[in-house]
Amino acid sequence: MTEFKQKGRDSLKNGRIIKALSGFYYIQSEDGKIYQTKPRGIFRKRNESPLVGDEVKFSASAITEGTLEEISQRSNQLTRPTVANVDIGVIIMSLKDPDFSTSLLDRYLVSLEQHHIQPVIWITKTDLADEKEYEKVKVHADYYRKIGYEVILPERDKVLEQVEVEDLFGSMITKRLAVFLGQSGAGKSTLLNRLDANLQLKIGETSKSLGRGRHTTRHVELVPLLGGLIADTPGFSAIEFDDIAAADLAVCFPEIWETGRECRFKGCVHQNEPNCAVKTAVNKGTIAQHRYDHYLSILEEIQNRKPRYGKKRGS
Ligand SMILES: Nc1nc2c(ncn2[C@@H]2O[C@H](COP(=O)(O)OP(=O)(O)OP(=O)(O)O)[C@@H](O)[C@H]2O)c(=O)[nH]1
Ligand SMILES: [Mg+2]
Ligand SMILES: [Zn+2]
Repeated sequence: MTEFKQKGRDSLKNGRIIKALSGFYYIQSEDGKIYQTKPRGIFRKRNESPLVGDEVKFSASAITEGTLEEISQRSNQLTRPTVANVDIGVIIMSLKDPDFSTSLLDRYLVSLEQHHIQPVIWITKTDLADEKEYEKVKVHADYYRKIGYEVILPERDKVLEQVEVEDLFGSMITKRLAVFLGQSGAGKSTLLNRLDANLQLKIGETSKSLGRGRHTTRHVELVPLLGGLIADTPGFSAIEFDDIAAADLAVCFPEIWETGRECRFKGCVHQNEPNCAVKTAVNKGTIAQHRYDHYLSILEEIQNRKPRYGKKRGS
C-alpha cells in the first residue's frame, strides 16, 4: 500500500475490461496481456459497478493479482447486454428458426438509437428459407436500407465465407467496439466462430418445439477481431424502454423523425394530433405501416409506464 502510494498514479496501467466473471474483472492491458483483477472497495461503497467495455486504470503485482483502481468516463452504457463504450450494435436476426420479426427488430433498433449507437442489421440462416420467405425478408431489408441502416443479407443457399464477411464488415469495426445482440438461437456465436475459428464459442441448438434458442451464451466477453473488439452476448428478446421520454421516441425512428418536422404542431408525437405529416406519410405508403405501428405501441408503453421509484410525485 505504501509502495503504491509512493509510486502514485504513474505506476498504474491502462486497459479495458473484456470480461466479468464471478467477481473478477479481466483487463486487457495496452501491451495485450490479460490481467485478472478485483475492484477496489470504493466502487462498492459508491454503488458503482465496473462494466465490460470500461476503460480503466489498474495495478498488478502478477497477472492474476490485479486491482482495478479507476474507471474512465463512459461514452455510453447499454443495459442489455451490459456493455460500456459501444460504437456499433450488430443486430443479429435469423430469417428462420427463430422467425424474422420486424417488431423485435424495431425494438432492438430503438434500444441502440436511444444510446446513439450505430446499428447494423445482420440477417442469418438465409439458407433455411424458401424463395418466398427470402423475398419477403428482402423487401424488409430494402426498406431498412432506404431509411439509412446498413443491412447484411447474404444470398439464399449460401453460407458466407470468412473473406466475404471481412469484406462486408471488416472496415466498419476497425478500432471500434461492436456488440452482437439478438435473441437466443439467432446465430451470434456461430457467426463469430466463422470470423475466427480459434474462438470456439459454444453453439446451441434451437428447440424445434419452442422455435427459439436455449440461451447458450451466458456472459458477455469482448474478443479482438478484424482490428476491433466484438462482444458475443447472451440472447434476449424482452426489451423495456424505461429511460426514453415519449417526446424523444421519434428520434429513434429516422424516417418518422425526418417526416415529423413537417407536422403542424411543434410537439406532435404523431398519435392523435390533427394535420400530422407522419400519419399522412403512412397513408401514402412512404412510411411503412409496421414501423408506425411499432412506434405507436412503444409510445403507449412509455405513456403507460408506472412512475419511477425514487422520484417524488409531482416533481
Ligand atoms: N442453418 C443454419 N443454422 C445456423 C446458422 N447460424 C446458426 N445456426 C444454428 O443455430 C443454432 C443457434 O446458434 P448460436 O450461434 O448458438 O446462437 P446464439 O445467437 O449465439 O444463441 P444464444 O447464445 O443462446 O444467445 C445452432 O444450432 C447453429 O448451428 C446459419 O446461418 N444457418
Ligand atoms: Mg451464443
Ligand atoms: Zn405528427
